[in-house]
Amino acid sequence: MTANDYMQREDRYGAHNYHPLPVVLEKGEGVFVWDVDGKKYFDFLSAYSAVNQGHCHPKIINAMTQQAKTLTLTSRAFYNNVLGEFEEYVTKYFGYDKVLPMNTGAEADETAIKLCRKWAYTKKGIAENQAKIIVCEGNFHGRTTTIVSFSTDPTAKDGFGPFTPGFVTIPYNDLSALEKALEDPNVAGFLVEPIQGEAGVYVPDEGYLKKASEMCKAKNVLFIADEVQTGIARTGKMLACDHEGVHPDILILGKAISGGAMPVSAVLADDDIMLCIKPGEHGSTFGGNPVAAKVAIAALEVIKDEKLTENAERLGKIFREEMKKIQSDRVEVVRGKGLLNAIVIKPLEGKTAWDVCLALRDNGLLAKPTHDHIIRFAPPLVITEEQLMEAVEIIKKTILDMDK
Ligand code: IF1
Repeated sequence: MTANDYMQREDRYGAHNYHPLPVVLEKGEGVFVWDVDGKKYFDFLSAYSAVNQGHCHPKIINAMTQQAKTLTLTSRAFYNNVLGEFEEYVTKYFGYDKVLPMNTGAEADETAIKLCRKWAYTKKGIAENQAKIIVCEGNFHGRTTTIVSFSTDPTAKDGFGPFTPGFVTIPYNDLSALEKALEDPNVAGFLVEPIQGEAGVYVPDEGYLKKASEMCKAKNVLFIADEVQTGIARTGKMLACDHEGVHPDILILGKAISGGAMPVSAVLADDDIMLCIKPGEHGSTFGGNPVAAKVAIAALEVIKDEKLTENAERLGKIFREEMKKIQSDRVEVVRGKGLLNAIVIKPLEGKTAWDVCLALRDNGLLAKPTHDHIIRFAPPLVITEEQLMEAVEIIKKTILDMDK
């Protein structure tokens, strides 16, 4: 089969809910992926920051295969010998009393929303069904109906109504708007991405997260951090909140908590919040399954063993410096933190960010635009300085060749 055959088969039998870059991958290892014709690429998307530990990390794959040969799923109807090991490991790893394990990031966000509401009614004393959660313009927290109910992106939201009430939208990175919204006594939580990934890697002002969390505390409102994309060392700290010493009341993790091996997500909180959900009130068939538990332990161990947080911090600085050196009118803005970065591409001579990504592909590097003009660059955190500089040269050459 040719690459076209693969793409046409997907087009014929698969839903058209994505518009992928035309490349057909069949192998991944570390920072590299190979297509069906054997061509090698730098992966600069990392499956949207799920593959922080690099593709097919041996330690993670070994943990997965060993457990998969032993016991894959018990459901939570029974105990098993692995879930508690993960629960103890991950709660001590991030400093919380308890974890509620789920599968996808969206499920973890939904869990956090339900937990916040339960806490509102049972602990804060907000009247039943009156709890509100503050969210930000430009948010991305997943694709379920409740989550898109508070999306400000028409593409993600339009045509999926009726929507779930109980959300108040404010501008991102705007403390006065947050202060005003917090005046409402029915507000129970503030759900926020420490850096807005999908919106285009928007890094808020220094101190925003710290001040926001303090304002929430003063109003007995839960600070809920969605670190599904920014967490697990991606931004140069274990959590993006760590850049400001913020300890969220509810922490949402996904993606790289499994190193991209399988869907794993988790919600962490202390007992006074987490125990508001009683037996039988929430759950999922695969949530916290034994394979996920072992995979997540291995994936989190890799982050520490290989010092990927420090690597992301150091190489991210180098990457942004190099991107800022590109002498091209096409490169409007370079921004990011750690190895979560983006460049804003000015459309010139009819060439857009999509065309840049096609040319990058031809030159051996994979990335994808978000919101038309923004290219996100997020390689696996295992990338070496030498590999990073090779990738930088590809990006520079690609953009400068387009200017010729
Ligand atoms: C797609 C975006 C990124 C997330 C944050 C929760 C979730 C995500 C901060 C939900 C998921 C993914 C979803 C994927 C593409 C990708 C994405 F462009 F959609 F927004 F990364 F920026 N919180 N993001 O970023 O986690 O349910 O997907 O496991 O839907 O196309 P999920």
